Amino acid sequence: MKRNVISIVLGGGRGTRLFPLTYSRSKPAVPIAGKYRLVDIPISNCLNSGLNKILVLTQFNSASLNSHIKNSYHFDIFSKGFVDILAAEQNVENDNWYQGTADAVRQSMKHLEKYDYDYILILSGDQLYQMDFREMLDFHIEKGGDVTIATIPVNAKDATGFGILSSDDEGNITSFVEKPGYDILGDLKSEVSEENKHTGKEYLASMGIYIFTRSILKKMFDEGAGDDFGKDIIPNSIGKYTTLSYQFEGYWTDIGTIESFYEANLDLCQDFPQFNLFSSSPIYTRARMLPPSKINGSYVSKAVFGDGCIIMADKIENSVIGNRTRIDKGSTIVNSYVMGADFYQNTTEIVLNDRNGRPNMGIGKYCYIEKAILDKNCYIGDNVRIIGGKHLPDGDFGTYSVQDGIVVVKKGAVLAPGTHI
Ligand code: ADQ
Repeated sequence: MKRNVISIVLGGGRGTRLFPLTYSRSKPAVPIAGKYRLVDIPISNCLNSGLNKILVLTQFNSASLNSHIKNSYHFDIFSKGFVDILAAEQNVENDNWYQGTADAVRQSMKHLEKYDYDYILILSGDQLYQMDFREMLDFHIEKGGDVTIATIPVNAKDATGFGILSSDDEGNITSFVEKPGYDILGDLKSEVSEENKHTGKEYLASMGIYIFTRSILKKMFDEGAGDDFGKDIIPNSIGKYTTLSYQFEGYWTDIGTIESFYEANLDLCQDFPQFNLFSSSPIYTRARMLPPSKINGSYVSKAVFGDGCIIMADKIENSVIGNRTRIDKGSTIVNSYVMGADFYQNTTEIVLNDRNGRPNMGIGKYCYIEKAILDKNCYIGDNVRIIGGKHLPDGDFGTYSVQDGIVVVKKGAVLAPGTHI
């Protein structure tokens, strides 16, 4: 089957629900799983599906995203593959930034004209899943779809945060409501498998993953179908174009909030995580040529380590420890994601800081850290205690914030020795 596809990763949302992680970087550039960035997930899914023409659309804080893409994805000149960034731009016809997900694609269409493609695959930049897009493409082509949406059964609590749809036996979507209120949820239940019924997953949600036949998307844009896929384009295409539901069976999670981001990362520490990093379909990322991690005298259980860490902690449990993390002796890390560092301090600086009682980059001596996310390049002094949990009020407290009981220490924050949170 001829699959001539261009893939677009939507990376332009402000990502406010992920603040403070998205304060100085775009959402796709947020580090996950100790050594990757969010954008590596959709890009790797594309590459593992044999799709190598990829554009990432962005508009906020794109510097770190630019540098990650430039340093990570290189293709030999014969493959004709690329991963490029298209940043929102003002021009003589348009002085607005992207007004929504569909507007982002619409404004990018002029850059796509030079490419040869029949289908356009649209992906979100903030989801964790492994999916072979070839199967979805074959479904779209075999069923003669104009638009195909990847869908997954969800429970009532999650349903209000997604586009919820119904389809007939052939997979034709018959209704679609973007983020329905609880009051109308009852009418939106779908026929699902016994297993899904048993777990309360009776609503079919859009995964925000779309395939459009090239000419149809152009036609929709010419007709002025709206600025957002979920709110405008998809509801408008039902009944007018062949709009199909492709039901996905694997693990998929939207990591748009601090809580879902935290849970998705910590789930990687389980014996059998829902997202399998150890599969034959690799997650690609920047090759940093870091040394192996060095662990000395620590009790470690259910932990995932990035590269180049120097660990002397007492105990690390149920935690993700990112690249270049340094944890000093006597410290305990539980149920936490420590993102690590972008560089190493030199030894003279470390000795001088030690002598003057100033924290070094990483986690100092005799600290206790539980239920926290430590963004990159933090300086945590000796004897710091961070204990997240529902007892803490949500809010922004300067060097850190709290959301749903999870303490997020901001990028580059300095916590003085003895700080208690
Ligand atoms: P949401 O996740 O709420 O719902 P949205 O916040 O619009 O959708 O983000 C989708 C993706 O587009 C994200 O990766 C985001 O960063 C990016 N994005 C958002 N605004 C953008 C803009 N102006 N320019 C460029 N990129 C932008 C969507 C669908 C739902 C579906 C869920 C599944 O609307 O129907 O159920 O995804 O997660």
